[in-house]
Amino acid sequence: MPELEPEMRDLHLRLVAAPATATIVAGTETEVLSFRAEVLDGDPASVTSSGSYLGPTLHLRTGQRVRVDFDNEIDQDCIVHWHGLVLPQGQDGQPPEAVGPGERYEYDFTVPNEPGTYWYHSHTDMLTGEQVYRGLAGLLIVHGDEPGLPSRDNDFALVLQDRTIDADGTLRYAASMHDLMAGFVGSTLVTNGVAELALRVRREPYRIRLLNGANSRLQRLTWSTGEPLHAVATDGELLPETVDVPGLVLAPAQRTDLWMDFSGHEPGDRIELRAADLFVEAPGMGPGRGPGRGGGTPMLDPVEGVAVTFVVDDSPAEPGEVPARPGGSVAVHAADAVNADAPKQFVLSTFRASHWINDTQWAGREVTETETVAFGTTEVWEFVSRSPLTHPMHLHGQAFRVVERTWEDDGAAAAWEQIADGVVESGLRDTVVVWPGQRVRIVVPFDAHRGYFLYHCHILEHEDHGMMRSFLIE
Ligand SMILES: [Cu+2]
Repeated sequence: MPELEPEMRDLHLRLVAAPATATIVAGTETEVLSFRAEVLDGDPASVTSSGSYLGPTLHLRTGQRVRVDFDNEIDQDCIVHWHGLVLPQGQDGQPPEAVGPGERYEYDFTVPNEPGTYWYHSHTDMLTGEQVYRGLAGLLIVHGDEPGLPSRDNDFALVLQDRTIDADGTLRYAASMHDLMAGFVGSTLVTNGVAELALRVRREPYRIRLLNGANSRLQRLTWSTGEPLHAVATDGELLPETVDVPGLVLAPAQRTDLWMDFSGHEPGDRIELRAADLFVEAPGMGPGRGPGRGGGTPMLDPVEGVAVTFVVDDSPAEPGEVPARPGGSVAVHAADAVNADAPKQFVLSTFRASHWINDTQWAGREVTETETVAFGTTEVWEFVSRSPLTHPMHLHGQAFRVVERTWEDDGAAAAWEQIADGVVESGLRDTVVVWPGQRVRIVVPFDAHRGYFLYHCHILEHEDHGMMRSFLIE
């Protein structure tokens, strides 16, 4: 993380989406789409290069006024969504705001969020999956006062993705109907835009911010040493208490910040962060999808890959202490909801080679009564899965709390039990895993802005093919 100016001042950026080339696999060059940015006015350290096809990392500050002139220089419509920031409708970057090739969209907002890990990505109708896959995504870090966590050189972020790349460097996307239905999974793990990433670390504690930036790959992350992962923040919000997990479940769009101390390791040690693909298709809950990864198995037997290798250097060991209470507070309670005993139901289903929410699909700013909420109220929503596939559901405009998981159909419950100890939901989230057959209850305060916002599956192929709707806060 860079050193920002001591005094916060307004920031004015130009952000451009344009074709580019990048090296993802050593020795090859790949045509991608990429964001680039320049600081027109403000702290020059607000933009740092990703060193890859990913957009530059944007360093914003709580309470900062930010203007962004977004220029679309690709040959498709495009719009930028600030994932996790709680912004008014017109600043949120929704599909109806997309601008055509050669056009500009001007953002002007004040960052309301607490310090934490966020990201930005294209959110274009029908094209989000393809555009994010080709490179239109980047990290957005909100900076502020976070005592007790490692900072500066001991604070970095990893964007976990996957890509299928031919020997000549060509990027392959969504070849078949099957890929579009199940979600596209690339054959190579790519971290911070590079295959086989290795990073040198000192023998000290670090804050490692993880973003699952994959289109569809639900991941379980483990350390090769077998030690637990210490989670200190989720989806941008510090946790009330540090949570230790044996294997961290991270769905597309979710973030979890880890605390990791390399001081107990010897110089030259290589420590891998391993990632397993948690694809599951519950039997008997929908149309079969034929042979493929994991098809039809009720138990998970995932193959692990290496997301990143940390190489411990020969610096003196300076051990630290895991912070017991990172400092988050969770003031969202089901009892405060206007419908605490009668949750609104959102049934997720898969039929006619497509994915549905309450038997409806994306229809712009059309909303049902269920999708209309009163400004200033808190509601309980329940995602009810009648789909054989996992759907990580994301709400724009407000973080929420997960309060209950039960089963509508327990055909995939055994597989869930294999990984449930790695699901961190004691803080706030903006994206929640809905496993096949699950009922997941969340409590959402709708108290930030009136207007139309989105809720959708963050498997981008599902989102692009209908599993996205608007809701109205009025
Ligand atoms: Cu989905």
